[in-house]
Amino acid sequence: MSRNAEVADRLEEFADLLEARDVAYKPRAYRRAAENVLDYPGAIEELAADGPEAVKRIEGVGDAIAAKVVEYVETGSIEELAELREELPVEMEALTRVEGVGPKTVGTLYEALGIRTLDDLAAAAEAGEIREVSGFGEKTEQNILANIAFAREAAERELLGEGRPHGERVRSYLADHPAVEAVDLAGSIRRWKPTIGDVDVLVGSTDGAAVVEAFTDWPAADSVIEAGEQKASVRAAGVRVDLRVVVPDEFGAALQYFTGSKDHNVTLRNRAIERDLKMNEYGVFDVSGVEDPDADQRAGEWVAGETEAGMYGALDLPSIPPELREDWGEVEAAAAGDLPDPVAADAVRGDLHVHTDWSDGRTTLEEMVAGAAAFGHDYVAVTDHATGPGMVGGVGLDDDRLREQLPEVRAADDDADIRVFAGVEANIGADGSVSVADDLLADLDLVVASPHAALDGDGTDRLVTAAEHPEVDILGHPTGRYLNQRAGLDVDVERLARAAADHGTALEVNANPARLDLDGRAVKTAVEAGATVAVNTDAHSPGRYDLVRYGVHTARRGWAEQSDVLNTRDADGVERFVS
Ligand code: DGT
Ligand code: CA
Ligand code: CA
Ligand code: ZN
Repeated sequence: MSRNAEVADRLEEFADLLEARDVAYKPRAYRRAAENVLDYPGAIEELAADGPEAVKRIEGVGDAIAAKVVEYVETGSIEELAELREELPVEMEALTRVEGVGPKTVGTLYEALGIRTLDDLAAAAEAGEIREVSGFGEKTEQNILANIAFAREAAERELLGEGRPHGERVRSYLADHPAVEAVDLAGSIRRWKPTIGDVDVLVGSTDGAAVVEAFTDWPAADSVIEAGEQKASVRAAGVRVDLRVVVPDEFGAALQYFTGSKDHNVTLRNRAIERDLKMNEYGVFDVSGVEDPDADQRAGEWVAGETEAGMYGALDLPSIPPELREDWGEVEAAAAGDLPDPVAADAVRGDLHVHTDWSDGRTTLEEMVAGAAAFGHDYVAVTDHATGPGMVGGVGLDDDRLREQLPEVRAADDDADIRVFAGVEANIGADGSVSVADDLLADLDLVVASPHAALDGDGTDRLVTAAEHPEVDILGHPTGRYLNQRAGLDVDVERLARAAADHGTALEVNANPARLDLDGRAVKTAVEAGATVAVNTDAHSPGRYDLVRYGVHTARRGWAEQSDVLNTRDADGVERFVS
């Protein structure tokens, strides 16, 4: 984790603990500061080295917070935070993962019932103790019981967006080591699964001891979980990182094996057996005529193992992209020559869902447009929030404000070298209605409509209704899920996709790593049903345009090809689709 992210985490923790104690205003200030520190493009430790005045250059950071940032960078801890933790010794992160349980609830339940952990919470709910606490009722208690399993599962898995940067850092760190001949990520992180159990790293080397030593010395590693001759595990910023070292001749075999998924590998192994071959983490071996092929892992005649492509080739298959290895029919498709040509990582040409400080974005319209241009996009759609269900605290713009914004967007388009589409992110009501007047929607270039409230139960009818709205161009984050926090709407994706295709509405793959919505499975169903998808970041600051890669790899997991993705088209192509 960068120091910026670390400091931001501490400030968030401050906010949680203050909120739990019902302190007014301060929690908001800490959260705002945390976000700005996270977004700050430079290294926070360099600012801190110049003292609190320098840290105050970050927006939203005043004297008190600046002093704490300096204290943290200098000493590795913050005294006041340690005191707050001592007063409220709870597993805040785990507890607040239960939907409907915020820091304030955690504070109250600790005071009333001494609840510190998820287990405590479950036990109290089952015993009917929570409904007795003032301000809580039977409904809250049932809600907690219903959501605790989801929270438990979430506690064990990390977001891809959190793990991936660590994985990439450890990969380049190891790549620089002289004993390392080959290195790659494996496991779910290489398949770009939305959440990961751990980060798997594979190295090809003849000197396992040297590689293990370098790995356990990795500066980002907080602790060493275990270290052997050929493998080791460390923890870095709360994420487990697993290293395996194999000889370079077997690197391809190991990479194939440890990338998984398990089900994909089972299907491949069965195909190998049909061909009198044996496939494992050491290679592919011809075992025809071998009496006991299982006597030795390397029994039989060596066929492949040095490269991953060779492993697939030995089974008469083309290489299958890691994102597709979920046993969703990819082996059969590969055998039949029907593998898709998944959309390339750099194929997206513009972002069709971004926010500015007109709503809850963090920078101006001009900065968001300049950011899109600097990122290399050909176009961007400004889609600030409209008022409506789910928009609290005056975040959304009413129709008058949207009318005021329109000429500003037109002016930004005139000034910029890239195309700027005037849009909105409207809210989809529980009945499928769209929260902006039709004549205004018609005057805008592009309309994203997204569900932001009532995010449980079946959402198919509601989403189909919105997709059929003549002015709606894109359904934003269709299920409304928040990874590890909220499961979102149940959706019959096939039905939705057919309606979307019939009405020329695209379905979003929201690239925010906390969403990845639609997910890969849904994308696969959607494109098979003929729908078009749009990969958007939903960026609230220019620093977030680069999150698009999480969306593209999610689209690849869903077998989407370039022609399935709206914003791989040029600006005119997008304009034709939305008009
Ligand atoms: P995760 O970490 O839970 O997100 O999921 P994976 O897929 O990364 O699983 P992990 O880390 O347990 O193991 C990495 C890969 O190694 C996995 O995708 C397939 C392979 N693998 C691990 N254990 C087994 C096993 O018992 N049988 C088979 N066939 N493959 C395994
Ligand atoms: Ca893994
Ligand atoms: Ca692992
Ligand atoms: Zn948005």
